[in-house]
Amino acid sequence: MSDPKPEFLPLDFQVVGKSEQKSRADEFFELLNRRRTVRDYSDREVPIGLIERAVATAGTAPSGANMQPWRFVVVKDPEIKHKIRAAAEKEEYESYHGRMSEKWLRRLAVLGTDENKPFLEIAPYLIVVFRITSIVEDGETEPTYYSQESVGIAVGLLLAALHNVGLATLTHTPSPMKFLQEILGRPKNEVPFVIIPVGYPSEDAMLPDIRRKNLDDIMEVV
Ligand code: IYR
Repeated sequence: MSDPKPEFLPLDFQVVGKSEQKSRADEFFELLNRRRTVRDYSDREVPIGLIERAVATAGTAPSGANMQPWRFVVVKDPEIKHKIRAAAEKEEYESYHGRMSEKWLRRLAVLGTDENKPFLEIAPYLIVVFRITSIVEDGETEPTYYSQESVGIAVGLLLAALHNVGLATLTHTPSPMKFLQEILGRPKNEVPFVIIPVGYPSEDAMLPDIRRKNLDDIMEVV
């Protein structure tokens, strides 16, 4: 079979003036700098349209060979959320009581996390992100390329999109996460990547007192 020929279209590039570049840079930083990982949720409803738009935004991420190796399963059914919570808490119990190293547990101590995950039932939506590891085309299996990086970027855009509309999120990774494949009936080539509870914080939501690194500590110009 011959290779497909490249076909090109002109780029529709929006030029941003200098002073607007500066103000947009500041505004975007300030917006995203207000994002915090939230673990205390209210059950206040969220319009599904906002979730759809955010997932569509995540789907604009670049991906290896443009294979878009992601699947976003949006869970709102209380029974499914209950199953996910029960399975996650079972794994988390094992993790907190023997599977995680002392060093790891010390790192988590400041976050105040433990095996209890009520947010998995309270948050109105859980977005379960799967990474597609391979596809079948013309009866042949082919891996996806750079799928970890691609899905990681898509999740970053998803968190930003949800934050932009005033919704709180948590990147939750119970380990191992295989139970998600079973509960949500996903095929073997879809590997769980992260669970993202989405909703509004509870009235009394609390946050760990942790800080972001300074620019000097994360960036070097050479
Ligand atoms: N998955 C566990 C533990 C945990 C691990 C990391 I790395 C965190 O940044 C936070 C928690 C949990 O969700 O509690």
